[in-house]
Amino acid sequence: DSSDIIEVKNYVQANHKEPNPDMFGVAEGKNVFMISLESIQSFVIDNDMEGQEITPFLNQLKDESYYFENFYHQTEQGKTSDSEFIVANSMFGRGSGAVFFTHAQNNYNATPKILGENGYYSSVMHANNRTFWNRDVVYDTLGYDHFYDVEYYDVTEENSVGWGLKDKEFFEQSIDLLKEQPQPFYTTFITLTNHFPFELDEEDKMIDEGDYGSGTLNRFFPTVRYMDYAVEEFFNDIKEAGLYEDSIFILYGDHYGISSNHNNAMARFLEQDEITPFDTVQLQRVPLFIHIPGHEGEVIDTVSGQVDIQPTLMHLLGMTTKQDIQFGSDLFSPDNESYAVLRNGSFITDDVVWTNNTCYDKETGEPLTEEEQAACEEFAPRATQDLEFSDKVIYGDLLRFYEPDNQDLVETDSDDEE
Ligand code: GP9
Ligand code: MN
Repeated sequence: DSSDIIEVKNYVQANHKEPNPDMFGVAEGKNVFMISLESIQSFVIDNDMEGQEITPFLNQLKDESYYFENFYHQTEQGKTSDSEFIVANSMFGRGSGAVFFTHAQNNYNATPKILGENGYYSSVMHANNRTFWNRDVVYDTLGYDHFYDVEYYDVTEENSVGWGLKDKEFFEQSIDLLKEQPQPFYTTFITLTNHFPFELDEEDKMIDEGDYGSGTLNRFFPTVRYMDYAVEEFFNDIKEAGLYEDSIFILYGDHYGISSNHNNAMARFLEQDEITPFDTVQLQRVPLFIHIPGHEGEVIDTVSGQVDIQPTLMHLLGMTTKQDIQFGSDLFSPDNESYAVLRNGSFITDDVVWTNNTCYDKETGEPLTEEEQAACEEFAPRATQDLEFSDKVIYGDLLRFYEPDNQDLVETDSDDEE
């Protein structure tokens, strides 16, 4: 009932991190490009496959962005839809099933809704059927103004592969739709070509397939390379359309592409004997780039997760989050903690990885002794509570009871002025 939301509110507000004054509002009023990179994992960044660079564009973008090298996806069975949910709400998806199906019409305080109240136009561009993942229903709930689904794209046999429209065509056609949108806009672009089973036409293969004993992993390399190229072309087109300077860009991996069914092949590629449970957690890292024109950026090694995107973005746009029910924190906050919990309860800090009922030393990847396990015990209750409270909010649709406590807002504001 409504008292539950107070308990959750007290919990999240106790963990709230004040923004970094140097970063707060740096992107105020700018267009926001949210680019969802299908199935990419961090191990491909700055890496090569038999001497062939896998992501040359993203590697270059990394040098001109805030790049988070220890950023984890937090999705489960809801895959892309889970990532969309987490990124927009700073809450977790479900432990099983997909929140996009089970709680599609809850009250949420999602980024598109908040930005809509602040003069933004919000949309999603994705060349798939609008009902896939129940998106048509959920996008309304989250407050998106418009969903440019497959109907808005010219899709032919020629320009399609695998799941549908090729990424390069998708971005090209999206530019025309973008130009028609009111500004500032908040638009999410969902790529598709780098999706299992990683099919690609010969003419689009810019690097070879691998040879690691798994067709899935082997094909992954050229499709990632293709997505990298498509994003590069998109950036060129954005600049040509005059949309670059007044925008910020958040590019993130939605979830893993290579499941643990391919551990043998993955071990061969990574030149390891095996993939341990520790390695499996570390393979859940996906890239996060925050690209702000005019900012040099830097590589940030803080442990973080998809729940951190909403508060981080809001602070960049100059909006406070103190009153919001969010399970993540601003990654630029001086008080931000190095921590991420995965949906299965595994968690990661600077020093340890907890998974499979074992506390691993982050440095060596070896299990810690029983006495040393205290390093994990410190964060264990936090990890459990994050997931439980998030579930509680979703299962009880608790945000319908939530009223921001304006008193606090006023106090914070007047403090700032003194
Ligand atoms: C489908 C695309 C891929 O529209 O988002 O979905 P996934 O299978 O990765 O969840
Ligand atoms: Mn996906």
